[in-house]
Amino acid sequence: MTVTTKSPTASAGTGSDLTNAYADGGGFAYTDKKDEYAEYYTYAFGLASDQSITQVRVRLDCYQVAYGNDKWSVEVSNDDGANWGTPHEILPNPDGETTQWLDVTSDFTWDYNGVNAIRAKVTHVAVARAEALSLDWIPIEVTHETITAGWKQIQYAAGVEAGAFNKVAYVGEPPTPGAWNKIKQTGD
Ligand SMILES: [Ca+2]
Repeated sequence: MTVTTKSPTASAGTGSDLTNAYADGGGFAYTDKKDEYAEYYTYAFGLASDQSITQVRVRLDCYQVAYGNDKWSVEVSNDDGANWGTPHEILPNPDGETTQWLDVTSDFTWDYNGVNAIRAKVTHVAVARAEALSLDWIPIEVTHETITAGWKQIQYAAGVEAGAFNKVAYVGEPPTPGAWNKIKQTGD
């Protein structure tokens, strides 16, 4: 298993000072209006095709004003923003900056392509009146492993098998990418 953490290097949105969330320390990005959002991308993981994805987590170092109870709705994309996963709400700590981890492993059936095209988006959810939500850093952490020789990673068609990738052994010629192949399943 390898754990790789990358920071965004590009952003867009309606929040303020978005580039301040590229690095730990050095200022904050913030949103202070309902529905303001900040989208972060170009994490540039550059994973190779032999990498199987075990876990994907977004880290948010954030806080809000002391009396606030606003939230961020956090979504991730695995295709450079064309589609977004399940919205997750987090409550930035009103008593100072803390690190919050958001596990988005179940949002998609991740593969190396999805990680290489990952984006994260935070949208301001105002509970009463909109308060300032501050974001120091929004890196993404991916746990991955190299698919060993003789093992191939396949994705079952939707409706056939819920869940993540399955390890299968093949007999004879290696599977043809993009086609249905006869396989022999040997375990989980
Ligand atoms: Ca920062």
